[in-house]
Amino acid sequence: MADATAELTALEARALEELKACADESALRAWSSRYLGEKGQLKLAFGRMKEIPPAEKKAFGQEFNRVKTSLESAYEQAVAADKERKLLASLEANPLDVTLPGRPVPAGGLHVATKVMREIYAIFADMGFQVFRSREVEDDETNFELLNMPPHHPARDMWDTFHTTTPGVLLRTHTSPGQIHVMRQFAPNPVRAVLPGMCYRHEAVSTRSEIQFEQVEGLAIGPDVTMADLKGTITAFARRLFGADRQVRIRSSYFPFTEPSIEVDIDWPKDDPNADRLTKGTGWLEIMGAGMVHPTVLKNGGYDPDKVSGFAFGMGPQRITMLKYAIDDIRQFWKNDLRFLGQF
Ligand code: FA5
Repeated sequence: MADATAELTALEARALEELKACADESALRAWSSRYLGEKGQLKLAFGRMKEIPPAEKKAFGQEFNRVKTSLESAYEQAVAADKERKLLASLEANPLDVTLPGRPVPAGGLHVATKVMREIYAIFADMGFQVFRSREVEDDETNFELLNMPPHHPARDMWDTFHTTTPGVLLRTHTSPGQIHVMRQFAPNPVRAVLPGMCYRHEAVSTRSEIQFEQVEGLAIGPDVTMADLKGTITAFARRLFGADRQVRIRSSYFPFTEPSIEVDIDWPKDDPNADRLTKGTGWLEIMGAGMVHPTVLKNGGYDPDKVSGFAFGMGPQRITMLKYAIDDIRQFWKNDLRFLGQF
């Protein structure tokens, strides 16, 4: 029996000697199958277990395990050393300049519309307005009726509407129906909120008008809110966004849900060659409609018009962005042309 154990030890010495002579990967693989493989010498040696008397089986088994572990770990080390050798050789053959700058990864960025929206929120947040999200799919009642426009009211002609196949359900034409949602949530308490979001109109698309565009509605309700508060808020907003020297023009107007109603224009840079086309020769571009909330709308929202008053406005951030960056075509916003988007 001592023979069988001694043979194992001799096998180990022979195998390690041969391993040292393996110069490349294929020699290493051949060595592995010769010694460690299914039909390798180690397996063969193990086959002799049955010849060994029971009292010596344990010592043989222990020696077998030791030799097996020793050969396996020597093989792993030899493979790792071979890899290292190859890597060094390849680095020497093709030197790598680790000081070269890396390839630039194109960085994404926020859409210019998102950036301007965030600027608008920040300005109104400073004035105590909270952001209130409201739905884009509305019912006729909230988009029109509760805003003082019963069916067949001629003012509905101002908002050419996309209707869904469900009667009375439509894509909102403006953010004003959100006023009703805000009021019903906060009445009878005072509230100051801005309501951003997409609006949809069946319009002729042009350089200034899209069928899908954003609006930011504003609403402030409380005791003694006046037209002076509205004018002050709008002027403070315009000066923060466009700079102290930009001109703000306020004209009287008409909306069924405000009384009195106004429209607000901003002057377009006179040295811009597109000024005439965009402002239809006037030098002014309209950015919002506004007014004092109509008593009927206050009532529909759950307020008592004898106790509180309020102002509301609705602006188009795309038009505002056009003014801020002298963009000459509103269709650029949703085209996803990187040459346009990359400029902001
Ligand atoms: C309204 O939508 C009213 N709801 C605004 C309002 C709110 C008045 C609260 C009173 C009180 P108007 O249709 O004028 O009003 O649209 C408001 C702004 O949205 C416009 O000044 C313009 O900046 C923008 N806008 C309107 N139509 C388009 C369009 N097709 N494409 C891009 N922007 C538009």
